[in-house]
Amino acid sequence: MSVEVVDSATIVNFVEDEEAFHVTVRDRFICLDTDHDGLLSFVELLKELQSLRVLETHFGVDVETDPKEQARVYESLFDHDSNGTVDLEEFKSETKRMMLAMANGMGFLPVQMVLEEGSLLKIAVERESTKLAA
Ligand SMILES: [Ca+2]
Ligand SMILES: [Ca+2]
Repeated sequence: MSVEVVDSATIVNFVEDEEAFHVTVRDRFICLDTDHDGLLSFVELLKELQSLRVLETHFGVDVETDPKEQARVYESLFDHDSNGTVDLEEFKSETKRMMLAMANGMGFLPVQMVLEEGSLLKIAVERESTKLAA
């Protein structure tokens, strides 16, 4: 965990770089898919939802975390075709939508966030600072 300053441009640049975004999301997917069946079950996705919750709490929106509520979030957000699992395409498109929504919510002011190592936002921030250094 580390505290980073994130602004909406960092997130938007990251999401809009199709190739980099795809590779990063795919790596994240593979990392979450602990039984390697190419799909994310609710239990596997829980880790990602919990890391997102860190952010939501940071925005002052405390989200109920009982497993039923999380299962509902999982189903309604990620599982677009309602077949009970999340594939890479579903994961990627929903991750993109959530990150853009987050960027939207920030407006123009940078926000301090607690980011987990390996989380998508952390990678976005690292990428942006590498670009600035170059
Ligand atoms: Ca799996
Ligand atoms: Ca599905």
